[in-house]
Amino acid sequence: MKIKRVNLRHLKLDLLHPFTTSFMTEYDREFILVEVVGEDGQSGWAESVAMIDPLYNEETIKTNWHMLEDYLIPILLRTEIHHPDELSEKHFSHIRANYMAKSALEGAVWDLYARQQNASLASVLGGTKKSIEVGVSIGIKDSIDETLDVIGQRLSEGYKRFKLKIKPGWDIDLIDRVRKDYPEIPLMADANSAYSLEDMERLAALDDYNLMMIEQPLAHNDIIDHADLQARMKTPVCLDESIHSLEDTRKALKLGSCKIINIKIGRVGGLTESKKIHDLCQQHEIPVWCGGMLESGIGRAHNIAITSLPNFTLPGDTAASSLYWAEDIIDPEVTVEDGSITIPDSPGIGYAPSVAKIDKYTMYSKSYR
Ligand code: OSB
Ligand code: MG
Repeated sequence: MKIKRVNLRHLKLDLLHPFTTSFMTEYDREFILVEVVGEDGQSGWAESVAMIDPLYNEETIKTNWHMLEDYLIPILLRTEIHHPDELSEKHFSHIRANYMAKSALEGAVWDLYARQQNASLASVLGGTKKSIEVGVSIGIKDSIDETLDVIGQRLSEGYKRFKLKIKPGWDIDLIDRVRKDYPEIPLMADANSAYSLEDMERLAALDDYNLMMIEQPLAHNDIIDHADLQARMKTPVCLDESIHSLEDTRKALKLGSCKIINIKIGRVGGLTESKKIHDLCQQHEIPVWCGGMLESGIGRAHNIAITSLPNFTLPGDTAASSLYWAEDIIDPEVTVEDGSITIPDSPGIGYAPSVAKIDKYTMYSKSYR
């Protein structure tokens, strides 16, 4: 396959509710939407999950645009490929890091590839499930009562797992109150690197609450201290920020740094690498789940497709479009029924990007050929 044109668009969507983590509050989401056009005139779509500021990882919308415009798109436009795996394995591999930029372009090629095979993205990735169970990520709120209300609401909507964002001072009391009201719900906490080994006792105190896991308690670039922590905690540690590749995964498993991995397609450089991490974890009987980055429907559709692989045994963060946006940019929107999403079987990502809605939210765009 050959790509004859690439369109980059910078979009902005307002979040229905602000989302607060240990490191930021988001009120809207600006992101790059990538469209690749094949010689047959068909398009493939994906989004970059890089944010405006380098707070989750070092990438930003501007660094992604630069990498796409000056390196990755020129390579893609002059290269004939037979399978999307060749991008990360051969054509992009000499370029260091810049995972989210690579993932955005690779993802659009994957969508186009699936459409050209007249197959769903889930099926060309080797997905086996017909539907996936999903959970929800609940940001830091002004009060514990407010958090309890949101949990009650999401529970009534059928979500299968509840992830609470924590930070020092918004942790034990919160989890304690939630467990009093909801002793049985599948509950977990995500610290986004807000703790250090000095907080070992505070973290170990969470062992009393039957949490499914604690996600990324320690530094964003650490797998050594997490191994110490996991040895001292019964609650499974799940890594998010620290895992960028199959190699990181191999090393984290070797060290015992975690018992669960959150796979985010963008954080690991794309669908091909995600599938490899999935396969390695499966061999080691390490369950995985798909994380979220407040994606629009296009990124959400990619998350749904990868979650159809069999070792995604834990509910992920891919909630319904309507929890984030007044209007999503795909038709139909992503809907959740009784905590599950049906994997679409139409070609490609299986949701139609709405060019009219995309145009409405586009701040800037540029074409490359
Ligand atoms: O750590 O998983 C995270 C959002 C932005 C950055 C990092 C994270 C998150 C979420 C939200 O938890 C997941 C979602 O609802 O998309
Ligand atoms: Mg996380």
